[in-house]
Amino acid sequence: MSSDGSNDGEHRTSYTTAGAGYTRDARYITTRITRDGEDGYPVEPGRYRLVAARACPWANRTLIVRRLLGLEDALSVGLPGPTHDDRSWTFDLDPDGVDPVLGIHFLRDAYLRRDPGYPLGITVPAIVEVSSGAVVTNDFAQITLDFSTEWTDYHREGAPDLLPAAHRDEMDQVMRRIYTEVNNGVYRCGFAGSQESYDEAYDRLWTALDWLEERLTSQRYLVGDTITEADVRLFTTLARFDPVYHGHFKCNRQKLTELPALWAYARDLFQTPGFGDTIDFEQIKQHYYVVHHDVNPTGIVPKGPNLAGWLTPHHREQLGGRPFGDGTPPGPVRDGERVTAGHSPLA
Ligand SMILES: N[C@@H](CCC(=O)N[C@@H](CS)C(=O)NCC(=O)O)C(=O)O
Repeated sequence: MSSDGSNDGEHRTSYTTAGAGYTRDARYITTRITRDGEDGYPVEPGRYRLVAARACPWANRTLIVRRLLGLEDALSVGLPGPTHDDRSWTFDLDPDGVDPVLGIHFLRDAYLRRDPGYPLGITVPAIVEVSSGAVVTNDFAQITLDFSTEWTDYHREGAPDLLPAAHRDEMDQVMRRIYTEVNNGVYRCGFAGSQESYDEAYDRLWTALDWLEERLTSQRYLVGDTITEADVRLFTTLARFDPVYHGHFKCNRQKLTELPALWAYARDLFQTPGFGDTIDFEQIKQHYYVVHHDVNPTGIVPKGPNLAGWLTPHHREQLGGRPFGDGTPPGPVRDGERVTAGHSPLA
């Protein structure tokens, strides 16, 4: 069971069909990398490699938080390509299709190193121990929390506090609702197996988006007046909304661009260093439209939507807020970690 304690929602390959709806298989490798190493894996610079496909919203969170906190030197990153087959994500973007640090083509190999009979989905994000080549954890919700709380010795100077103690209870409530209703809510629409389950999923998603639209009309960020982990979690779904979820997953009451507060909020974050510079819209589209054969049997990837709007002024400063609190924005994206030119209005 994941650290979210939830098995609600849907998952592409690790899902189980329950009647016409879907239930996400929320069993993960929940070993933690901690300061005291109580699970056998202490925080140690250079010891681990984060594997995170840019296409995946859950993996995208880890790329954002790693960059906001400045963990690039302590934790290297491997970036599988946008698509995968029934076996595994692959490092098809790397020279010869092999991750230069792990020396593998299939991410599956790192899972099988951990457990030769690994029975579940080969998912990203995953953190792999470089020396053993074995996956340590793929517990996506815990990974970013641990970046904030266990890797503090390696945070950059000026790293923001993404889990401010004063707001933690409220954050947990907000993140919980965002997870079940929005992050998973779009999948629940897209993978619905009957009209009835789709209708229900659609209503449930839009109830939550209406709540967020209202909440973000009067406040710049989800909780408090700085960016937090809650914003990271909502942002990765919003970035995929018009390119993918609106059409491919039939979440089409409105586009993100038709929701004034949410669209301005998403642009504000997109234009904040550490958020938009992790987004590869081309990889995102490739992933969903190619991998989900049953939803899109032709595999045709749409050319649109036009993305120029992401860089237009958002005017959210008028709501106040201090994005990085007492901290500072991260510096430029590292060489070798930039989004491919032409794949985003920022790239
Ligand atoms: N958050 C996900 C875990 C991460 C995840 O689902 N990643 C997807 C990509 S967006 C994945 O790796 N799918 C490959 C597979 O399941 O085989 C979950 O709740 O199950």
